[in-house]
Amino acid sequence: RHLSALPQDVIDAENDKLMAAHLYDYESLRVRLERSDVDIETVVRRLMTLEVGLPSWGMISGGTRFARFPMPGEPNNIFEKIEDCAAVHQIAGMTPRISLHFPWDVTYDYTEVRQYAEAYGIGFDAVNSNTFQDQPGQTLSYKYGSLSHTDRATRQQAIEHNLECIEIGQKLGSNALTVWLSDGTNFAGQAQFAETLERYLDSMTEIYAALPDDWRVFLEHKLYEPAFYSTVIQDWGTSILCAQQLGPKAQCLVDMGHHAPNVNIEMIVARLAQFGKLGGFHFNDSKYGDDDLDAGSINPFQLFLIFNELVHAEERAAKRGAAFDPSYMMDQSHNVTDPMESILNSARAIGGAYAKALIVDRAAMAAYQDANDVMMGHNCLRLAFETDVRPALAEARRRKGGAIDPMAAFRATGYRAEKARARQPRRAERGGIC
Ligand code: LRH
Ligand code: MN
Ligand code: MN
Repeated sequence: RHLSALPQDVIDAENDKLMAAHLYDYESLRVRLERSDVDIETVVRRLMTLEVGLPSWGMISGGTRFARFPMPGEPNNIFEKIEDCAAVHQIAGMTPRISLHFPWDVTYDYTEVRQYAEAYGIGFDAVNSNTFQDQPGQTLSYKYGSLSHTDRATRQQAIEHNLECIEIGQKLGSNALTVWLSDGTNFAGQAQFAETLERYLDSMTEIYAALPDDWRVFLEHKLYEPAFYSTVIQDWGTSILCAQQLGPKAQCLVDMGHHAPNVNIEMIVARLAQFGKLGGFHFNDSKYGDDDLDAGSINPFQLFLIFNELVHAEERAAKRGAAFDPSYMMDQSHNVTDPMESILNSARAIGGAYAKALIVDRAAMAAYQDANDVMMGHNCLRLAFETDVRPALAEARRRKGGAIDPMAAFRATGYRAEKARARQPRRAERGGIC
């Protein structure tokens, strides 16, 4: 048994209040799905296997380059972030890991951090390197790049930072490194595209060579920001080319906000999966750019279509006896909401998109596709998307000891108010993303 971050009796009491209505709703959905030959039990069991990592940097109030408005009771250090992660996991039952970012999460004793997390039943997701900022006391600057810098010594410094992240990750029991590279240019003529990418690949080859046997490295592409004319790993094309050149442990990571407007992200997912290069996700949502809004809050249909591809890819891989194991994470910035509440809502959106993808009648859809019945093929997706799957999700949470109504249960625990009394208030730093 693990330590509980939240009083379990409060969650149970909240569930008791909702149980009769929940059973009624669950039975209605069961009957509704049975009509389409979908077994709700199978859906619930698969939902119970869904795991999404939480970003350590998303556990505190985010900010823009203009301001950050911290809220009372937010975590001040890695231990408090782990505690919040455990609390979210207790309610949502699908966020068992935290993803650390270095040097933001640098601490003196990783064994202590690991033991603390283990006591709460929390593990460690991919470790993230950071060569997009200069740290106090850093010898060489990343102003003009890091792993792709023209200066060999600066590249070496960035390589060593990534090697250190792998070492820390090993101490924590993590098994992946995510490299998001902000290197790029603001002006045409500032750098040569080809040579820059060559230097990046040389650096990554050294990092790749240091990966333990059971590790993966995720290449996270991003179209723009902070560089506004060109980015070295700007899209999934460059990302997959590099992953293919580096080797089987290198895969692509899709952050949903890192694409040009209107890009068909679900299709990128299908392509990467087909070629064994889909490493994982940073779930979030956006209206304009890399907005890092809550998953499913702007375009839930897109999230569903992504899960539709994931379920299809999972089933294709199963038929071939191949592994399909993308690593799911959130990467969100919570500027005006309680981060824990935003994460609870995002977990619901992600789980809901998965549930809807699981109830798509794939045999019927394939038949319509073969017959070129466009409208009916499309309607197979529409029907699943329009189905209210919340009772199946609630049941999956409940069976794991979580909450039928996550937000009501979280508020009933009074967790944040208690932390506001117990934790040091954070400074209202100006700017920055974390
Ligand atoms: C870059 C990014 C990347 C970073 C995180 C803080 O925009 O998505 O994943 O590590 O934000
Ligand atoms: Mn990201
Ligand atoms: Mn981002």
